[in-house]
Amino acid sequence: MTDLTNQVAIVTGASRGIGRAIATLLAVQGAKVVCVARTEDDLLEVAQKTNGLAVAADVSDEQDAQNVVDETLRHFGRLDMVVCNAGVGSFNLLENFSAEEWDRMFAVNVKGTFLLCKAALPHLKEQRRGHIVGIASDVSRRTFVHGTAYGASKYAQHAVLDALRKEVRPHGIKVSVIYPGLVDTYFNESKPGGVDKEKTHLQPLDVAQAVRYVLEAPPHVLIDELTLHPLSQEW
Ligand code: NJP
Repeated sequence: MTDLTNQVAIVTGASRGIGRAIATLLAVQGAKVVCVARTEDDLLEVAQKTNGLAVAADVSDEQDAQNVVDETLRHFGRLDMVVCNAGVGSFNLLENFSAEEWDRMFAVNVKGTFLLCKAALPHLKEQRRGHIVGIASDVSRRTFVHGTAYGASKYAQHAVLDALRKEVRPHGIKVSVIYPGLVDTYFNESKPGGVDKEKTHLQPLDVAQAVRYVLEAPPHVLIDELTLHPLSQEW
């Protein structure tokens, strides 16, 4: 088993939802967490609760992504794990999507994953060790009505991470991808909680436990993929 104590993890989208649960759980396991999102006030609260570092950043901005890695190394002097979780989505018929909304989903979900991995890789390669975890989606591998833009961005994020796994394995770096079904978060302007959500949705902690599971695998074991759903969700 890999002991997470004192390992340093960047978690994007850590201000709420799944990312917040991941940051909190990794901190409970003894990891030092770098919490990343755009909204500074929310981030500071999570960083305080996890005794971690808050770095406000837009993951779709190349300079911001580089700054997240630089600040991590400056503050903690090491980087072991990168969790690419930040993501956005909205759902509509194709003809009702604006080009801006299409671009926004690709900028955060695909380019954001690419930029943070690109910024972290020189360091991970040099130490010949590291673990990148992507939070993709069950819709990274199936299509649905109203899901052209979000689904396409999640297929693309899956492709980036799947190909990256093949690129970096020879350098001792692991890439794992989590494919969740419905999760009860603030995603797409939802409000967590409410009638029967605990039956129809996963909780953010369920996804965080999956992330913990792949990160704690023994050094010689790579869990490539993990898919999880609420029992009630047909997919
Ligand atoms: O969403 P939400 P989730 N740069 O809205 C941050 C995937 N997923 O936890 O920047 C940096 O509660 C945002 O903070 P802020 C989904 O695709 C979900 O559900 O301040 N950070 C917040 O912390 C996504 O990849 C479901 O607005 C940015 C966080 O991201 C991941 O799970 C199902 C940012 C979003 O928190 C987490 O989503 C599924 C940016 N440009 C996959 N833009 C589901 N919920 O049902 C946003 O299959 N953030």
